[in-house]
Amino acid sequence: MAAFPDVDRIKFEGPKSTNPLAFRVYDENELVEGKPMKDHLRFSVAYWHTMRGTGADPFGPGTMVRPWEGPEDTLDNAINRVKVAFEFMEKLGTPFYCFHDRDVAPEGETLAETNKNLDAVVAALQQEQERTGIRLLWGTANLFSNPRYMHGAATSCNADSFAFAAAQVKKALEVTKQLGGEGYTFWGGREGYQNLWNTDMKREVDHLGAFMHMAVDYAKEIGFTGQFYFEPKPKEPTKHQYDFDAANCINFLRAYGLEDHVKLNIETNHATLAGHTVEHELEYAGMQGFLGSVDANTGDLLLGWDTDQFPTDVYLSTKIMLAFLKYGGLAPGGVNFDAKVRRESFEPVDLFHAHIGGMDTFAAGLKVAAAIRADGVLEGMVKDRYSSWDSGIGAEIEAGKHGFASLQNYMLAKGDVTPNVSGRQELFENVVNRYIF
Ligand code: XLS
Ligand code: NI
Ligand code: NI
Repeated sequence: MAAFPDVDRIKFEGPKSTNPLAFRVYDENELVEGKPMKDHLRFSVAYWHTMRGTGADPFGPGTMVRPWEGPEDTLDNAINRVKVAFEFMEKLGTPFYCFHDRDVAPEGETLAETNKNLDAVVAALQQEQERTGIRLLWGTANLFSNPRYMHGAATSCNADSFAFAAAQVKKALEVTKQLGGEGYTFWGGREGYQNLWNTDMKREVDHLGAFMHMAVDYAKEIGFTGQFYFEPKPKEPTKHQYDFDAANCINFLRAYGLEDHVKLNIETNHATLAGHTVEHELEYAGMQGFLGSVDANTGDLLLGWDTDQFPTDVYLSTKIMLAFLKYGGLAPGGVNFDAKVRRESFEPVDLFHAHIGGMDTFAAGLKVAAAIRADGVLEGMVKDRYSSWDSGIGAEIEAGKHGFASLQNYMLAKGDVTPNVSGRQELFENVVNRYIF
């Protein structure tokens, strides 16, 4: 029986459509910069939120009405849920999904039983992937929910927690490979600390470096060639996460010799929690060659936590798509909706509204970004702003022809700097708006 009997395949109906179950902008085959939108955006559904989100918050239990869920988290239920997930994605038309090991299959009494459960669900996932052509963007392991990880996983003071996490990631890599996953993500989870009095920070971070090397080595051993990602997040659940932001993660990867193996998966709401914007994080990762994938969501600036709302702001999606177009596109990454419907939006159909809105917002952002690039006006204005570096002393400095002494001589002879010109921030902002309204 269909889980969403009242919803057909979501179609593109164009900007005039008022059908809540249609795309107004996302036309998967429309060419942008010579490539279908579908291949630019590589949309992905996050299994953990969409299939497992209950709506629970610290103040009360879940609210979601999900008729396909049984009263218990059984293996049968998990296998049946796979069919629901694929019906949802097929109707929505998203080419990818992402999951944590523990979202798709229940934990057993022992590690062996847990792995057996996972294998059974993975067989169902594989079957549905083959039936629909929907693929796995990335897999990951949940190293934060089980109480054994209360002190962290790779950074735990308890060596056995590290060992258990290693066993878990080993298995997660195997199933990710089995499902043809195009990537594997490390999000820190509880890798961080609350209080330095009881923490040996150096030892913990060294362990995290060693753990990621083990993952890279094991991937090589089993022939998993997908892209590894590290996902920055500054807080939640710990006060000091070791994967604070893009700059911090890149420093960690370089310090531990992981820079050739791991890129970043940037999440909008995590960027804002770090006191950055997502465009800052993307540009920082991009300029250093670490731009990987994006967890598309948005926070609420009036609430200080990871609210994981669906993105609806075209300025935001424009900035994200500009960064990706600039640095060569999203593949093998994608636009993964690491976002959840609000606790008050409890009906199954709300899952469609949420994703349709997100997909249209990103399709619009892609079109605006492509228009900005096609015109070249903005790029030209930035280039102009730096024109003092294109000839004369600027070009000589960039070519490495100067040091402090020669620059002192230059300035002594010249007297003072060529007058500054306006930064024209407001004009730049207005120019961007030309492509939006
Ligand atoms: C949590 C993270 C998580 C990762 C995957 O805040 O965003 O969902 O994307 O573990
Ligand atoms: Ni995320
Ligand atoms: Ni998050």
